[in-house]
Amino acid sequence: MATMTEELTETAEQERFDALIADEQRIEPRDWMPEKYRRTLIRQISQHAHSEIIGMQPEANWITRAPSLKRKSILIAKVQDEAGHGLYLYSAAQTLGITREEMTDALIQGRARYSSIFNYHTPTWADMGAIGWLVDGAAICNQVPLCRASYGPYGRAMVRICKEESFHQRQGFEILYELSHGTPEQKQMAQDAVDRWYWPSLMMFGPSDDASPNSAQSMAWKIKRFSNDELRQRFVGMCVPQFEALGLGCPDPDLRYDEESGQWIMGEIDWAEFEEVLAGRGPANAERLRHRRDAHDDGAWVREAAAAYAQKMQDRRRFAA
Ligand code: FAQ
Repeated sequence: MATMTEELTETAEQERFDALIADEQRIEPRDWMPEKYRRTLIRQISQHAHSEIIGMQPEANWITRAPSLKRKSILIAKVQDEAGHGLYLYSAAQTLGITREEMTDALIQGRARYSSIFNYHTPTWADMGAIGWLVDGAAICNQVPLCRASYGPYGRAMVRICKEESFHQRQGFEILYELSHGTPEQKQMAQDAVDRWYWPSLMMFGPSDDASPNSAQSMAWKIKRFSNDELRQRFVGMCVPQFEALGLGCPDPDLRYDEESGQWIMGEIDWAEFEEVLAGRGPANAERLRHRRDAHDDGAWVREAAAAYAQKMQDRRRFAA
């Protein structure tokens, strides 16, 4: 049981934490923080890291089949960037007292979430364009506000990630632009990819606000700055002129402009599909996890070799001292 002195200290710490948040200051790893704040950050940052790592798979699928050497090297660079994002984010989560092994175990044992979007297949080259344009586009829309997240290591990781995501979004748009201005078959392939990725990319923003249990508290702690629906709405508004520039149609037949609010109002999202994917029953859930598990097993010798080398270096320094 906490003593009275401990309780008083905790109240003072809580007050200091609240003041830092109210004053738009950053919380750093050395600072006291409420246990729920710490757990929320571990949840969100680790889910985000897992998304980047699993998110390498749908695109890696096309590295060997990219239509030119230039396209291949750009795609390799993009997939490597996603690995880097995963690593920054795992490092940010580690500052909160969880180990990389614990996070990896949770992912490969199927206990951790990662973004629903990566549970869809990529059957054509145009999917690389649709992922870059829509998926990275949605990621930027969601993540730019996270650069101001109250937890320092997360916000700082997001600054760099967002810069790279902007390049990803542009390369996806450019792939689709070339296809949509190519042969009728290429244009059709681009339209088909956009038709398949549009709705899942809207689901990336999470459940609607009235079904989002974490939003209110995360916004009060200034981890999230906008609600899921606000960001989704912003994204739809950004997509409309880009559909026009691409010469492609938006697959939402109910999309309409509302003069009064000055916003594009979208049709109903298929939340049943979202729930299915979250429950592990999306088109590629099992395959994604199996692949990640196999990659982890195949990489065991690399981890062992790295640990042995680190130990050798440490011993050498100790004996030299
Ligand atoms: N998929 O109460 P909320 C990328 C879960 S990175 C799966 O609204 P919250 C880069 C949620 O975790 C994409 N699960 O939760 C790239 C929670 O579960 P829990 C990843 C979802 O946290 C591009 C429950 O539902 N980005 O794309 C999803 O306040 C191309 C209730 O939801 C991030 O992670 C979903 N879509 O808001 C890589 C951004 N949505 O733990 C490769 C950071 C919700 O309570 C190629 N994260 N859930 O059981 C966030 O901004 C937030 O965590 C949200 C969810 C907005 C995703």
